[in-house]
Parts: sequence; C-alpha cells; structure tokens
Amino acid sequence: MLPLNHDGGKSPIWNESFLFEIPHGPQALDIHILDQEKHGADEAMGSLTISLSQLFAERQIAPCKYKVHHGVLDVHLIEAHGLLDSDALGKSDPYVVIYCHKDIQRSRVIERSLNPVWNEHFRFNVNNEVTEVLIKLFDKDDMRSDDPLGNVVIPLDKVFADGETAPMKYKVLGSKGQPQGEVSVALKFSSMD
Ligand SMILES: [Ca+2]
Ligand SMILES: [Ca+2]
Repeated sequence: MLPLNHDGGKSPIWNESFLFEIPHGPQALDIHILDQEKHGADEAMGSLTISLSQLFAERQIAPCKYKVHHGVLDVHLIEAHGLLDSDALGKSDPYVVIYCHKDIQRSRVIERSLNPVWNEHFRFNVNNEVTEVLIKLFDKDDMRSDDPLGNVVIPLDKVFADGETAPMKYKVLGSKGQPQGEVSVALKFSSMD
C-alpha cells in the first residue's frame, strides 16, 4: 500500500515502471485511473489514451503531461419547441431522460405542451470516457407505456475545450432520423484538475 500524499491523494507520485512485450503490439496505450474503495467497486477517476506511433518512430518519448478530463458537467435543459403531438386528445406531456456514460437523470413532466419549458439543471460527474450526452424525449401516458418523441445527441468536445457553451438549439430526431422539433440546452464543465 502506498502512503497518501500530503494533499490527500490529489497529486499522487508513483514513479513505477511497467514492461510490456509487444511483438505485434497495439497502436495505443490505455491508462485508467481508479480510486480504490474499501467497500464496493473502485471508482473511475478518468483515463487517457497515448498513441504509440511516435514511440515506434523515435524509440523513446521524454516525460510529458497528458490531460485527464475529470469534473462536473452541468446540463441546463431550457426548453423545447415543435414536439410531436402523440396523444389522441390534447397535446403531449413531455419529459426527458438524460444519459451521460452510466449515469441517468430525468426531468419533470410538463403536461399538455408541445413547447415545454423545463429550466432544470442536471449535474454529472464526467471523465475522459464520456464524449457525448444523449437526451431522449418522451410523452408521459397514464394508461400505457410512454411514447418516444425523439432523441438528441450532444458531443462534449466543445464544452471540454471552452468550459461553457451558450444555449443552443439541437434538432430532435425520430427513429428514422427525421426532425421532430428542437431542444435548447446550455452546458458548463467545471474541471477538478
Ligand atoms: Ca401519448
Ligand atoms: Ca400523454
């Protein structure tokens, strides 16, 4: 067991070497950083991928720093426009389910509206394994299973680079890729590095 550093493990020093035999070796090295838990599964803290092509060409790479994304992503679900009317009487009762890696969160239901305003914030712990957020829209139905209203995929590379993206309209796409309205979302990433 390694002793904890003076800062409670935030800046660990390992200074360990690992030898790999790679006769027909992989093109990249994947490093996963975990937090050891006494009870339950160890928690992922981030990961990085180092391409080995430069190493194969130059035989050696001097020590350098690689960025590990680790922080909190704030998904601000603002509103939607022009959603499908999937109820025989009246309008849809939309809500969304947000998928961020293995984490799933759900908004409240706005009754009888095709232009719902949620103005809700959802916070997710994210690391390098997370590259996008999936938003699924549904119509809440009482007597049967909820109707899907379409999906939105938001790539996160811009918010990771800029730290913040202003409210933007994303197209809601149906099961065949057809547009079914739009959702306004703003993103904010607070790095823990
Ligand atoms: Ca319905
Ligand atoms: Ca409904």
